Amino acid sequence: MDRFILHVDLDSFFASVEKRDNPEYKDKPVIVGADPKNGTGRGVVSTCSYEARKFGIHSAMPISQAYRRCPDGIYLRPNVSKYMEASRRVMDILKEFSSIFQQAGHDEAYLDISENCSTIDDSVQIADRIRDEVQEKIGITCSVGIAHGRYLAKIASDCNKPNGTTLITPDNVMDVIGDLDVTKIPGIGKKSKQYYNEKGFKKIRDFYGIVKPRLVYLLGDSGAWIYKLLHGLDKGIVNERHWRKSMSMERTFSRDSEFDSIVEKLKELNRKMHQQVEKRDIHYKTISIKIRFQDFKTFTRSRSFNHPIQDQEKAGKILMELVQEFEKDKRKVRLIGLKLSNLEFNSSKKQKTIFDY
Ligand code: TTP
Ligand code: MG
Repeated sequence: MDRFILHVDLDSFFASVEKRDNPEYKDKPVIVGADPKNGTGRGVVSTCSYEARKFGIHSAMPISQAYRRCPDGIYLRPNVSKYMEASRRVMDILKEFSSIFQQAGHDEAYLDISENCSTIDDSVQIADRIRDEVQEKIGITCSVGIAHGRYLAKIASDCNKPNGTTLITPDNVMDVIGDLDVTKIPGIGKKSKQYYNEKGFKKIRDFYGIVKPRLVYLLGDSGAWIYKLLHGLDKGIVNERHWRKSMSMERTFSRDSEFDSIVEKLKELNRKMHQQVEKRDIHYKTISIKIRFQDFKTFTRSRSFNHPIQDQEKAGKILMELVQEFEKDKRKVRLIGLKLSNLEFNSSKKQKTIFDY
């Protein structure tokens, strides 16, 4: 294999942290989520331990239903800050295995280890070492998928949960994932399942053995995408640090708009942008707005901080200050944009190190 990509995913993440901190829960069904209130509670299951999954409980199930299935389970409210701390520490461990690293959520990440291994055996050893180290240092388990493409690696990490390593190679791919349902392909959900089923694709194996032009003929762009994904021909891991210098969002108004609706739109962009930066742990030093009037005259305004920040409220205030000078303007607005630049990735790690010193 010329490329080795790992996908690491923590097992029953929130529930595993709770088990780690409460040894008396060992081997017990642990359900993290809303309060079941003896079966009358509202809300849903965030996640549950593998023991609880034997009762048919799963993420997003109404908590009352979970309670009916397993009234003797251990029901806990989420302690998110504790989980985030565990997540940060896990990611720090993973980054030591390769500088080509991409965090994909709080409990999953991709690593390109092609530089550090020359054989398939090497890659399995690295995957197993990662599992051991996470268990030893953080006290929870994870599962690892190895493949020649990132999407295949993601499918693989789900094949031997919990605490398993799964290897996909061009030679074994059909044996390992051929019988899986099409919804195991990242991006194909329950809604699009029917579409693919009607076209004759029920299992992953149905996509193999079909030449790319035929897949494109049958499925359009998604055929090309599935072909690449299942043959490990994706771009691999794009190290955000290397290619992103800024993040921006813009909205064009269908009819040229008044000042009030611009302010509302800017608040919405700010909210959306912060969902993204929080998810990816990105900090920024510079905030900018762009405003285009109905005569196409376009202006930008920026403000910078000395230190990188990640603060929706603060950013919101600055945006309002920046946009203020245009309030008097009589022209209507055609486009509004928000940009964050001078980005710093995974900066919580750095801050912690400085703090530790
Ligand atoms: P997942 O990785 O989807 O699930 P998991 O880690 O609990 O279990 P698995 O062993 O199958 O990977 O999600 C990670 C965490 O995200 C999970 O522990 C809790 C949270 N989460 C929710 O709060 N609600 C949800 O609907 C899902 C899917 C996850
Ligand atoms: Mg997980």
